[in-house]
Amino acid sequence: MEKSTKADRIRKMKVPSVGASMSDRVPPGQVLTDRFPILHEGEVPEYDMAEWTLRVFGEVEEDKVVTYEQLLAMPQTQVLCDIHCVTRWSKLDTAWEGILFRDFLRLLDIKPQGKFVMLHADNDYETNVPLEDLMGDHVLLALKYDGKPLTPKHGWPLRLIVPHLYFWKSPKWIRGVEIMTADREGFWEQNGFHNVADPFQEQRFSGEAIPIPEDEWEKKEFD
Ligand SMILES: Nc1nc2c(c(=O)[nH]1)N[C@H]1C(S)=C(S)[C@@H](COP(=O)(O)O)O[C@H]1N2
Ligand SMILES: [Mo]
Repeated sequence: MEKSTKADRIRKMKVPSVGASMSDRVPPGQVLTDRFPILHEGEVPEYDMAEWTLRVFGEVEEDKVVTYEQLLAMPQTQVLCDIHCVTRWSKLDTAWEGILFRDFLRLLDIKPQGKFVMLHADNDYETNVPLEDLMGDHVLLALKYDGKPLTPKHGWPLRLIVPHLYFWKSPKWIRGVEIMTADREGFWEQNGFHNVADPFQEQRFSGEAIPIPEDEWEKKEFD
């Protein structure tokens, strides 16, 4: 019997098309929502902030361990951006505040061969992004959403926002930044999703797909 995969089901879904006027904002095959769906693997982690750290390691001259207080003391930037999940929801004008990733990188001495980044998050979540993709104006180590500290379900205390890629590349509960010489696949990238993940190119899938219903997000929690 042929197995119906998440990839197949998402491919076959009927998708209401957004007006042409919105096509520069809303990638093909996406549905707008005002809600903020909550999607992740595993439990929402709990932290003792006295113990919490963000580790930077790999192709850097010196490893770094950054505390939450140090992050709060860094220059804060506000970013207004649209977010796009591969399960077909998009949300416009989301407002984040935190440290621009390229400002954060100034703390580091990245070796010339460091070209790719693995983002390590709880619980055992990983996602990979080329270093160059993290240098843009909208890539933020976010501490706040909508003027308030992130909620635990949306990634408190720290989340990376990479809005120009599908939202699985925006890890909640980020704990580590690993600079790498060569690319390596993260969790979803190893499980059937595209390595690059540009929503405007509809780079959703690679090979293997995952059995999760296509209307997953509508049935999940949201706020
Ligand atoms: N640590 C962690 N980050 C994660 C995930 C996860 O499972 N664990 N899921 C990703 C996926 S698939 C999506 S769509 C978004 C959902 O973020 P939200 O719950 O704030 O909407 O988080 C991303 N970041
Ligand atoms: Mo997702």
